[in-house]
Amino acid sequence: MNIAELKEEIIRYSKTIGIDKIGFTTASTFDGLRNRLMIQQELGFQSGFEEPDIEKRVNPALLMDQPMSIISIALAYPTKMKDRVVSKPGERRGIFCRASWGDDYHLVLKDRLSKLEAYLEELVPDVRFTSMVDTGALSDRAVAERAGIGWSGKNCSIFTPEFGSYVYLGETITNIPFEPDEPLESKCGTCTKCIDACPTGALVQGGQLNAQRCISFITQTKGFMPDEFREELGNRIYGCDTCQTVCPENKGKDFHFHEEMEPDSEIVKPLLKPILHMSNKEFKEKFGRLSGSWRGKKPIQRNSIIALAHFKDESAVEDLIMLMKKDPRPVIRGTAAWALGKIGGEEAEKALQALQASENDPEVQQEIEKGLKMFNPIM
Ligand code: B12
Ligand code: SF4
Ligand code: SF4
Repeated sequence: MNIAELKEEIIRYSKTIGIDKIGFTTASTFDGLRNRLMIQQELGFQSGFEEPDIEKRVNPALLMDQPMSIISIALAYPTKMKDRVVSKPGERRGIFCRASWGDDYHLVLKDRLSKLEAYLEELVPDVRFTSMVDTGALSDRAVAERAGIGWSGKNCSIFTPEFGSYVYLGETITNIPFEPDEPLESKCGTCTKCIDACPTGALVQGGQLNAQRCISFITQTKGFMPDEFREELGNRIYGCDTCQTVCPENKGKDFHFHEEMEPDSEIVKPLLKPILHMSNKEFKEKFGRLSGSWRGKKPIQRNSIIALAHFKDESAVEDLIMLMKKDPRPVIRGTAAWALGKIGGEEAEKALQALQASENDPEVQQEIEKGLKMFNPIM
């Protein structure tokens, strides 16, 4: 089998193992990306979740000896739930972004990549490879763009013509010199819908994100959330889909190819109040399979408190007072204090006044003051 036939065979095989799109590119350095990453770093626009060594991010030869190509894969994920939750009046729910529906996508894509690796080994005994999904050094988007999987949108996402931007990406560096595929043209044109819809102005301009302002990032931090973002969070408890859902190129895109990716609506759109009192074990049992649980229980609980404040859910006042009295974590006590101010009412005000006297943590004290100010804005 020559290399062109091998490529055709890999493409054919990929379809039989649940890979929705596959593309090939060279293993040469990503020179444009290097510059881009340096600018992002200088501006302080990175999230801190990326590989810090820029050279590793742009040079596949630092990740594998004598690489010749990169195989990029994309798997489409659903955007609509088959089993919608029926909420009773007054029951408030949070939402996980679509990229956190179903089983953790890292596991699903790694499964597909390891099948691909095994097949490559069968066909080419001296093949070498290194695979990665999200947590690897390479930019999955830059690889996918160069491999013709999709074009890069002003919201930063890679858009496949077939499935829109609702695809996960992963790749395998190999020592086989496959013929590269051609990149695709962007379809954004003069549209700016995603930039205009971003609630925090995180998309500074087309294709440039200040990750520090992106709600997706902010839902994944562990400390106190800055006030300006609390107002914009809504009921998002993990991630943000706004710049994808407003995009005309994503209209009607909803694919259900992978059983593992089907969401359980009770899990990805969960009731908020029960989250506040969950033990670590209960959290793991309910949310442990989602990619959105990777930062642990605290950010999800903090975001749930902010979501209850967003709904001004008076039925949560007692739960929030309990957290203020008993929770050992200052971020949770302080966020609960702020939420009590937002929700308002006599009981909330009295509890804040009483706890002001007994609270020792200076940051929580500040949040109590903020909460009390909401009852008397000229204080
Ligand atoms: C750090 C990170 C984040 C950060 C920062 C995101 C960002 N836009 O940089 C935060 C936490 C905010 C985040 C959020 C999300 N993420 Co994220 N994230 C990553 C991660 C780990 C690294 C991304 C990175 O390096 N960014 C730095 C920027 C500068 O580079 P880049 O976007 O990778 O590459 C593009 C730019 O460099 C651009 N570029 C290069 N040069 C130049 C020059 C000019 C002038 C311009 C305009 C552009 C440009 O071209 C490249 C290709 O498009 C990747 C996984 C990985 N290892 O790559 C996942 C990844 C990008 N995330 C992903 C997803 C799904 C999301 C969310 C949709 C999740 C959600 N619903 O909340 C949001 C989307 C937010 C957004 N608008 O981008 C997917 C994207 C899939 C897709 N179809 O595009 C990835 C690829 C994970 C995966 N393996 O599937 N993420
Ligand atoms: S994910 Fe949300 S906050 Fe981040 S850029 Fe998109 S719309 Fe803005
Ligand atoms: S909303 Fe418009 S500008 Fe943004 S990615 Fe989609 S087509 Fe491009």
